[in-house]
Amino acid sequence: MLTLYIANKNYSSWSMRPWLVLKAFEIPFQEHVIYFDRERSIGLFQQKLTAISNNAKVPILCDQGLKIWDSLAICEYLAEQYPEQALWPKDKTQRARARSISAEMHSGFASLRTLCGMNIRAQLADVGQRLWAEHAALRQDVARIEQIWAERPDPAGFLCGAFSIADAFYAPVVMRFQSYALPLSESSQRYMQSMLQHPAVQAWIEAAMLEGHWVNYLEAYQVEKV
Ligand SMILES: N[C@@H](CCC(=O)N[C@@H](CS)C(=O)NCC(=O)O)C(=O)O
Repeated sequence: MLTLYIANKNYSSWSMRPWLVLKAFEIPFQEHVIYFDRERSIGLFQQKLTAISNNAKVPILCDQGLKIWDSLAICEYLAEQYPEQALWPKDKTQRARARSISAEMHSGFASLRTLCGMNIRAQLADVGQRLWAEHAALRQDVARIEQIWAERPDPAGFLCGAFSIADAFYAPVVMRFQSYALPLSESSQRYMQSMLQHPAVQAWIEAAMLEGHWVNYLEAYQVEKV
């Protein structure tokens, strides 16, 4: 049985990607959540992760003693293990596009990542409005993402046809756009709706809502209500 180590569903954008792929394609796995510490200085999260893998980051996939870390490497491994399923699109053109946009997400969009950390439970429309006005680099990142989304083959569908690894890579962006209520085109909003209705995405969001762990250093914009 595959084991996927992840962190808090509310905050961990990298964990979300392979988890969605496993769920969406109904690949059996057990999840193991290692929760972020309330304060980074506590160091327990790092200690637990280091005992599993020296890279000390989630997600990590274990397959009978084999360890695969990094969300993209995990998704590639799963695509290889389940070739009968279209984790990457079967169509060559769409597959090339899916790989390109996933790699672009994996290595880019630093302003969006830094300024708008994933926080599924939070409603940060006011913060989003301020960040939007103040940061041209954020507006540029969002414009490029909107361009990618607008190029999907069917406006009513997913990024490269049916749901694939590419959509899993953009799912955390959907969460960020929602929390920070960033201004988006109708076409982008339609893609967000398709994603928010996907059962795997819904399952992740529901779990994030119930999770209840507050992590101070990932809450730049709100204070804990006690
Ligand atoms: N490129 C890596 C990034 C993984 C990553 O940065 N994960 C974060 C959690 S979302 C982490 O484990 N950070 C370690 C820490 O906060 O100490 C991947 O795609 O898996």
